[in-house]
Amino acid sequence: MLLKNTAESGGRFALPFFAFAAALLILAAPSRAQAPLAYITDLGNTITVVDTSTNEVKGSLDPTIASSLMGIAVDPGSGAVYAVDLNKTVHVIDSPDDNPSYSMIHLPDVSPFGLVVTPDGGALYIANAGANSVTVVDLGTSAVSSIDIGCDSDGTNNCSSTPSITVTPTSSAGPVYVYVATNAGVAVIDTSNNTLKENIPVTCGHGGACDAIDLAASPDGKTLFISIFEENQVIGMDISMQNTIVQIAEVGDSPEGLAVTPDGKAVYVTNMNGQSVSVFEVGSCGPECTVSTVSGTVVGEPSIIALTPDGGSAYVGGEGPSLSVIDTSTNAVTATVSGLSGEPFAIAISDGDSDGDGIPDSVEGSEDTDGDGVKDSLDTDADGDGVPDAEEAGPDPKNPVDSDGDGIHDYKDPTVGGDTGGNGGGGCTLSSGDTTGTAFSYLLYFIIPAMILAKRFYRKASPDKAE
Ligand SMILES: [Ca+2]
Ligand SMILES: [Ca+2]
Ligand SMILES: [Ca+2]
Ligand SMILES: [Ca+2]
Repeated sequence: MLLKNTAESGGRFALPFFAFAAALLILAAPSRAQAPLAYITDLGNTITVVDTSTNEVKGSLDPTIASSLMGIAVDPGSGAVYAVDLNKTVHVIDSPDDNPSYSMIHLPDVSPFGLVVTPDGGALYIANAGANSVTVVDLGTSAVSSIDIGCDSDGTNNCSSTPSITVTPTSSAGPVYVYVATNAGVAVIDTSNNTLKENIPVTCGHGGACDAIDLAASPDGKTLFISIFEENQVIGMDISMQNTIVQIAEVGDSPEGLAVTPDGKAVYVTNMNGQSVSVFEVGSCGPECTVSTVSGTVVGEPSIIALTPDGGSAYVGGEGPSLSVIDTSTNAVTATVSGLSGEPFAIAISDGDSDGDGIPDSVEGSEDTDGDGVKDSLDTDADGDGVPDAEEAGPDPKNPVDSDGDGIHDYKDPTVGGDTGGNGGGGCTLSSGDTTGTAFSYLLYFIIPAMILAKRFYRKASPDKAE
């Protein structure tokens, strides 16, 4: 009847009616589940894409005239992929999953090696191999500039031929620092004015300068972890306490890649010659850490490592065209990804929404709040109170509601909503304006572009620089 009447009244009512119906449909439609994707370079001309929900190669990205792709990063907000190559080019790939579009930004006469994207997605910082500089690309204007990082080729603070780079995970409101490894320590760049803030020397047991191989920052931005290949150690430096070493982990033989879990509780380390992956709980360090070894067989010469945004899995690359997958809840190797297009050089993993409830994996995490055996990032009712996460999260699922202000989002808070007590409010909760959870969810984003680079790969890329 309604349709008939509407039609009879001509177009005047038909359009608003269908617009209203369409709006209802859009509101009712569930979000599309999207598993995080791993993007892997291998010094070739393409980027392999791995679906982390199936651990299978999903396809590849093929940037225009790319040559020996090396460092790679993903903007967790937009999902854009950035990779540098030997042509002194940054390849930009927008909407890489469903409709990739490729563009390029040319760099000055340098050897780009590793790169990071800032937490706000506004800029790239590129560490140049064996050079005294970091290149900055303003992604809004594509303007390119350079920062002197105070190392030199023959002096006391040598430039690294394999400079790893990381950015402090911190909210967009706080200061953002970029750290670059040198052969004698770490250069610190203040991104607010793009200047060298300081060079932090790292001294080894023999009293001399230490070659920092890989760097990773804790989610709160307070601690910088550094792998020391020659000492079989990972050190944790408290940035706020004048770079005091507050953690020392005696790990396996020849540590390279580092990854910190998004909750900041654990650090994973690949041991190249040790053929193993070490893990330590940050809470065990005082300053010596209790270190254990991941069980199962990892790829040969494990070098690179990255975590999924929920922290539930670690992907490890080394020898050969495959990756080992570690379940971080059991610290065991549980799968192998095979069929990469080459030996992995660097890996970056995008954020996702694995259960399609609108809340990003990086916000949900990999704990199992209701203990039903399904981790929160895959559980559409994380607290098991009968009210779906999508409802309890509120209007902005990236910043879920915490109506009682205890720091636990409603969808994880069994005392809020549903039939398990509390205010019993169901889905119509209103935020009291608590921002703790919001800040924390931002923090989680910054782990994602974890990009780990291995010395031995650079030898392959630039034989003339081999030691
Ligand atoms: Ca989700
Ligand atoms: Ca669960
Ligand atoms: Ca619930
Ligand atoms: Ca709460």
